[in-house]
Amino acid sequence: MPQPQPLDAVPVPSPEKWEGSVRKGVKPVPSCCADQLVAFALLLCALCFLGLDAQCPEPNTLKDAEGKKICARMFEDSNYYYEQSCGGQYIDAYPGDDVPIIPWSWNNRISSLVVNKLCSLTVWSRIKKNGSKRKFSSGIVYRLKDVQQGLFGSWENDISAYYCVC
Ligand SMILES: [Ca+2]
Repeated sequence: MPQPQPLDAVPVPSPEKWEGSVRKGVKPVPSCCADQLVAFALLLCALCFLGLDAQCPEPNTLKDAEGKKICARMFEDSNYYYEQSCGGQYIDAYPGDDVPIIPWSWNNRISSLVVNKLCSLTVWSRIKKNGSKRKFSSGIVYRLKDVQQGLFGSWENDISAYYCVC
């Protein structure tokens, strides 16, 4: 066993050396992990900011990257903190979009949505406009989980067709 050394005298070893010392049964000196801890904390922070970034847009600000008006924007994720809803990827519906069969990758995936001012979004729970139907007028739906469908169901991950009009 090596003699204990003052913390500031211990060089910061590379990860390989650190693993090596573990294999030899030497108790790791806390200061050796500082770099990894900082990196880990930064990563966590980045992740938490990504989460916080998610925020439902105001209905009257819905535009695509080219400034074209969007009828409704539908998001992959929602959150029980409303200010963190509308996360993940999204799919845009333009005024007049009539989509009886949602793209496969979006089927039963939408968890929150925003409908533009003076627009309305009608959705169905099955493709080809089958199953349950629901019309959303302008506004923010933070959690489709909170929107009842039938007696016990909700609209969480259940949209398979839509029609948007302004
Ligand atoms: Ca979802």
